[in-house]
Amino acid sequence: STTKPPHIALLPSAGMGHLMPYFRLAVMLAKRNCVVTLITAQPTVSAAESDHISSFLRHNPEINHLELQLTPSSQQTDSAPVDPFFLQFDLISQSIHLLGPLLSSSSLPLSAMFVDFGLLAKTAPIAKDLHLPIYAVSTTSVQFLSLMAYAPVLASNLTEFNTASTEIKIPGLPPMAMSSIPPALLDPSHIFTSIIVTNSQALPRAEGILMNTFEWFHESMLSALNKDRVIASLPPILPIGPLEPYHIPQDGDHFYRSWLENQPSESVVYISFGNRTAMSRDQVRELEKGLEKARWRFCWNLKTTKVDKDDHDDVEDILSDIFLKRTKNKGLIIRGWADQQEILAHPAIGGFVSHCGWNSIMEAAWQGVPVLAWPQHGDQKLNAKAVEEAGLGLWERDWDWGLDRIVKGEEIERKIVELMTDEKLRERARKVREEARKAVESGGSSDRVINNVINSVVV
Ligand code: BUP
Repeated sequence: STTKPPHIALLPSAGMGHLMPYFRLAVMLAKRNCVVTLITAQPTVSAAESDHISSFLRHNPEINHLELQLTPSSQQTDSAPVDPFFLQFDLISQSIHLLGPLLSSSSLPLSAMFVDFGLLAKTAPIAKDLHLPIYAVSTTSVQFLSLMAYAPVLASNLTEFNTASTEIKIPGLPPMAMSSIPPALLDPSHIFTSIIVTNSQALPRAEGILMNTFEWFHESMLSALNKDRVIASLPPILPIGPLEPYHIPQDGDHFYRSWLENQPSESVVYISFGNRTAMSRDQVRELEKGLEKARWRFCWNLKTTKVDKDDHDDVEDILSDIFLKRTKNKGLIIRGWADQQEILAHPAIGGFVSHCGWNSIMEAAWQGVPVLAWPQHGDQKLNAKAVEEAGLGLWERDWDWGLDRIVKGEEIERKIVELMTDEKLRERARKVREEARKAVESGGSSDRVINNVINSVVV
């Protein structure tokens, strides 16, 4: 054939949760003969982001790279401190005028742009000028996406929602408990809300919304949104996941690998709240109690700050001596970055206590690891709901947003035991894994969706 391979520009936004899926997407597109240009904003917020970008590019030389240089923020945050990852969204938006010239500097003409949902409003006009189709990439669950799509309506009716409602009803979708809505979304002046509202309003400008999920996992929601079109302004939702973990070459021997090798099959619970949950010391204390009492082996990816560069404490500064002594032979504490996809793939792992970042959930689905959902903020409660609905895990709704209430050691113990011993759940998680793999294999639902997208951008 004489058709040229499509050239796709990928533009992620801030945070590992927003970057990881782009690495996977880039590899997936390159495998399907697309030319891929990854655009990253410099400087990044976290060390994890800059480390991963350089290592990814080093090991995937076929992926082109362009850097969007950010100008330092003039915004001073003298009132409440703003989440540095949200600020980065803003910074990228402010520097977006550099994107057009940057893209024109690329030697090969582009066929399409795939941009993070949070950057859609600013990039849609650029795509239009360049006569390129634009796709939004959403890094969350379909549940949360639908809430974001509805946010403009929500924002204009806030008083009504604030006062009496216990749930939000998006016509045609199951009601969402008010307690699952991130509190920031009820504050129209919050940066989180303005990012969401602005970009939701731009969604009709996208050809579609690429999502790291699969038809089977979200069947009824997808059918309501795509077939019944219950939110009329939404372009098609395109489930193309689970985005397959790409091979991360290992430099040297990681201590957690050899530790896992020595644990019996399905005997270890993996605990991670992602890269940017600063769990309170009181909650850490209770988690220690719960882990010790539950008596299962554990591998705890311990983070105590929002940005990894600020995490200077040693394990001994955070965890108690007694806990460390008593669990020495049963538990492994990880500080710093660990390759989570590799850990979840290990046969020793039998359960995953997770904050429900969406990438983590799709990784658990890919490996068939049962999840104990412990959402901390943002989209995570609605993600937890999706986990529960798909049967991939348990969710204790009483464990409210991280800082509002300290969850007691006994409660944690009980749930961990349930997670590790519920055979029905384990069976169901295996089924999820099977369906996840079916979706991406040749002719599977996600495979067909991505092929259609690629074919449609070939001119
Ligand atoms: Br922490 C950590 N290793 O040590 P989510 C995370 N990850 O591979 P959210 C590691 O980062 P944030 C680590 O596997 C996932 O792909 C993890 O994305 C990987 O979380 C990604 O799960 C994190 O969507 O981001 O809340 O979006 O971790 O920054 O809180």
